[in-house]
Amino acid sequence: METNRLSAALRKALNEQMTREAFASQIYLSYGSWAASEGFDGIANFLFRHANEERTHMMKILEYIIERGAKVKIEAIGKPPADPESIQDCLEKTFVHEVDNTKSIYKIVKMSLEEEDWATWNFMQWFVREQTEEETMVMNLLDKLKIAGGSKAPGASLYALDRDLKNTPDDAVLAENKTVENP
Ligand code: OFO
Repeated sequence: METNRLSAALRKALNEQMTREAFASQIYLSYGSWAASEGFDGIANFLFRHANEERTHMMKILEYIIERGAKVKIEAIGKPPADPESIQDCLEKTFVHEVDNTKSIYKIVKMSLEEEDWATWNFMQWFVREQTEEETMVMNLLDKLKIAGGSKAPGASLYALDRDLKNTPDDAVLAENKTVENP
Protein backbone atom coordinates (compact mmCIF):
# COMPACT_ATOMS: atom_id res chain seq x y z
CA MET A 1 0.00 0.00 0.00
CA GLU A 2 1.30 3.45 -0.91
CA THR A 3 1.58 5.66 2.16
CA ASN A 4 3.69 8.47 0.73
CA ARG A 5 1.85 11.76 1.25
CA LEU A 6 4.21 14.03 -0.68
CA SER A 7 4.08 14.61 -4.42
CA ALA A 8 7.27 13.86 -6.34
CA ALA A 9 7.72 17.57 -7.04
CA LEU A 10 7.34 18.62 -3.41
CA ARG A 11 9.52 15.81 -2.16
CA LYS A 12 12.26 16.97 -4.54
CA ALA A 13 11.85 20.62 -3.55
CA LEU A 14 11.93 19.79 0.17
CA ASN A 15 14.92 17.54 -0.28
CA GLU A 16 16.75 20.33 -2.12
CA GLN A 17 15.79 22.78 0.60
CA MET A 18 17.17 20.39 3.19
CA THR A 19 20.52 20.42 1.37
CA ARG A 20 20.32 24.21 1.06
CA GLU A 21 20.00 24.48 4.86
CA ALA A 22 23.07 22.25 5.25
CA PHE A 23 24.88 24.53 2.80
CA ALA A 24 23.80 27.56 4.85
CA SER A 25 25.33 25.91 7.89
CA GLN A 26 28.61 25.50 6.00
CA ILE A 27 28.58 29.16 5.00
CA TYR A 28 28.16 30.26 8.63
CA LEU A 29 30.87 27.84 9.73
CA SER A 30 33.20 29.19 7.11
CA TYR A 31 32.46 32.88 7.89
CA GLY A 32 32.77 32.11 11.61
CA SER A 33 36.18 30.55 11.05
CA TRP A 34 37.22 33.60 9.05
CA ALA A 35 36.02 35.96 11.81
CA ALA A 36 37.90 33.95 14.45
CA SER A 37 41.09 34.07 12.41
CA GLU A 38 40.70 37.86 12.16
CA GLY A 39 40.43 38.09 15.96
CA PHE A 40 36.67 38.77 16.09
CA ASP A 41 35.80 36.04 18.56
CA GLY A 42 32.40 37.49 19.47
CA ILE A 43 31.28 37.63 15.85
CA ALA A 44 32.70 34.15 15.30
CA ASN A 45 30.72 32.85 18.27
CA PHE A 46 27.57 34.38 16.83
CA LEU A 47 28.20 32.85 13.38
CA PHE A 48 29.01 29.43 14.84
CA ARG A 49 25.78 29.45 16.82
CA HIS A 50 23.95 30.26 13.66
CA ALA A 51 25.65 27.41 11.83
CA ASN A 52 24.07 25.10 14.42
CA GLU A 53 20.72 26.71 13.92
CA GLU A 54 20.86 26.09 10.17
CA ARG A 55 21.57 22.48 10.89
CA THR A 56 18.44 22.21 12.99
CA HIS A 57 16.55 23.62 9.99
CA MET A 58 18.01 20.88 7.86
CA MET A 59 16.92 18.25 10.40
CA LYS A 60 13.47 19.75 10.67
CA ILE A 61 12.90 19.28 6.93
CA LEU A 62 14.49 15.83 6.95
CA GLU A 63 12.12 14.72 9.70
CA TYR A 64 9.13 16.20 7.91
CA ILE A 65 9.87 14.32 4.67
CA ILE A 66 10.09 11.08 6.65
CA GLU A 67 6.96 11.89 8.63
CA ARG A 68 5.04 12.26 5.36
CA GLY A 69 6.12 8.79 4.27
CA ALA A 70 8.56 9.97 1.59
CA LYS A 71 12.20 9.15 1.09
CA VAL A 72 15.05 11.46 2.03
CA LYS A 73 18.09 11.61 -0.20
CA ILE A 74 21.26 13.01 1.32
CA GLU A 75 23.12 14.97 -1.34
CA ALA A 76 26.56 16.58 -1.51
CA ILE A 77 26.86 20.02 0.08
CA GLY A 78 28.36 22.78 -2.05
CA LYS A 79 31.62 24.48 -1.25
CA PRO A 80 31.19 27.65 0.84
CA PRO A 81 32.02 30.94 -0.89
CA ALA A 82 35.35 32.73 -0.51
CA ASP A 83 36.11 34.47 2.76
CA PRO A 84 34.61 37.92 3.18
CA GLU A 85 36.90 40.92 3.00
CA SER A 86 35.63 42.72 6.07
CA ILE A 87 32.94 42.53 8.75
CA GLN A 88 30.73 44.72 6.58
CA ASP A 89 31.27 42.40 3.60
CA CYS A 90 30.57 39.39 5.83
CA LEU A 91 27.25 40.80 7.04
CA GLU A 92 26.21 41.96 3.57
CA LYS A 93 26.93 38.54 2.08
CA THR A 94 25.06 36.92 4.95
CA PHE A 95 22.07 39.14 4.24
CA VAL A 96 22.09 38.26 0.52
CA HIS A 97 22.30 34.61 1.41
CA GLU A 98 19.33 34.85 3.76
CA VAL A 99 17.22 36.67 1.16
CA ASP A 100 18.06 33.95 -1.41
CA ASN A 101 17.01 31.32 1.07
CA THR A 102 13.77 33.17 1.75
CA LYS A 103 13.01 33.12 -1.99
CA SER A 104 13.60 29.39 -2.07
CA ILE A 105 11.26 28.89 0.91
CA TYR A 106 8.58 31.00 -0.80
CA LYS A 107 8.77 28.78 -3.88
CA ILE A 108 7.92 25.74 -1.79
CA VAL A 109 5.08 27.60 -0.09
CA LYS A 110 3.73 28.48 -3.55
CA MET A 111 4.05 24.91 -4.76
CA SER A 112 2.22 23.57 -1.71
CA LEU A 113 -0.52 26.12 -2.24
CA GLU A 114 -0.93 25.15 -5.89
CA GLU A 115 -1.01 21.46 -4.99
CA GLU A 116 -3.35 22.11 -2.09
CA ASP A 117 -0.96 20.23 0.15
CA TRP A 118 -2.04 22.00 3.31
CA ALA A 119 0.18 19.95 5.60
CA THR A 120 3.28 21.14 3.74
CA TRP A 121 1.91 24.66 3.47
CA ASN A 122 1.40 24.69 7.23
CA PHE A 123 4.83 23.18 7.89
CA MET A 124 6.50 25.83 5.73
CA GLN A 125 4.96 28.72 7.65
CA TRP A 126 7.50 28.11 10.41
CA PHE A 127 10.27 28.71 7.87
CA VAL A 128 8.58 31.84 6.52
CA ARG A 129 8.56 33.28 10.05
CA GLU A 130 12.11 32.14 10.71
CA GLN A 131 13.43 33.78 7.56
CA THR A 132 11.73 37.05 8.50
CA GLU A 133 13.47 36.92 11.89
CA GLU A 134 16.81 36.12 10.35
CA GLU A 135 16.64 38.87 7.75
CA THR A 136 15.74 41.35 10.51
CA MET A 137 18.57 40.13 12.68
CA VAL A 138 21.19 40.69 9.95
CA MET A 139 19.62 44.04 9.00
CA ASN A 140 19.93 45.14 12.64
CA LEU A 141 23.57 44.15 12.73
CA LEU A 142 24.20 46.06 9.50
CA ASP A 143 22.46 49.08 11.04
CA LYS A 144 24.70 48.87 14.10
CA LEU A 145 27.74 48.65 11.90
CA LYS A 146 26.55 51.63 9.87
CA ILE A 147 26.22 53.69 13.06
CA ALA A 148 29.72 52.58 13.97
CA GLY A 149 31.04 53.89 10.64
CA GLY A 150 30.22 51.13 8.11
CA SER A 151 33.18 49.97 6.05
CA LYS A 152 35.19 52.78 7.68
CA ALA A 153 34.26 51.74 11.22
CA PRO A 154 37.27 52.36 13.45
CA GLY A 155 38.86 49.46 15.28
CA ALA A 156 37.36 50.62 18.59
CA SER A 157 33.80 50.38 17.20
CA LEU A 158 34.41 46.95 15.70
CA TYR A 159 35.91 45.91 19.01
CA ALA A 160 32.75 47.05 20.82
CA LEU A 161 30.47 45.24 18.36
CA ASP A 162 32.52 42.10 18.69
CA ARG A 163 32.50 42.33 22.50
CA ASP A 164 28.72 42.89 22.55
CA LEU A 165 28.12 39.78 20.48
CA LYS A 166 30.50 37.81 22.64
CA ASN A 167 29.32 38.97 26.06
CA THR A 168 25.60 38.91 25.47
CA PRO A 169 25.03 35.68 23.56
CA ASP A 170 21.72 35.02 25.28
CA ASP A 171 20.39 38.38 24.27
CA ALA A 172 21.16 37.86 20.61
CA VAL A 173 18.23 36.57 18.60
CA LEU A 174 20.25 33.64 17.38
CA ALA A 175 21.13 32.51 20.87
CA GLU A 176 17.67 31.02 21.05
CA ASN A 177 18.06 27.44 21.98
CA LYS A 178 16.10 26.04 19.08
CA THR A 179 15.92 22.36 18.48
CA VAL A 180 13.95 20.27 16.06
CA GLU A 181 11.55 19.33 18.87
CA ASN A 182 11.47 22.80 20.34
CA PRO A 183 11.70 25.18 17.38
FE1 OFO B 1 17.69 28.24 7.61
O1 OFO B 1 17.50 29.95 8.04
FE2 OFO B 1 18.87 31.04 7.43
O2 OFO B 1 19.21 30.47 5.84
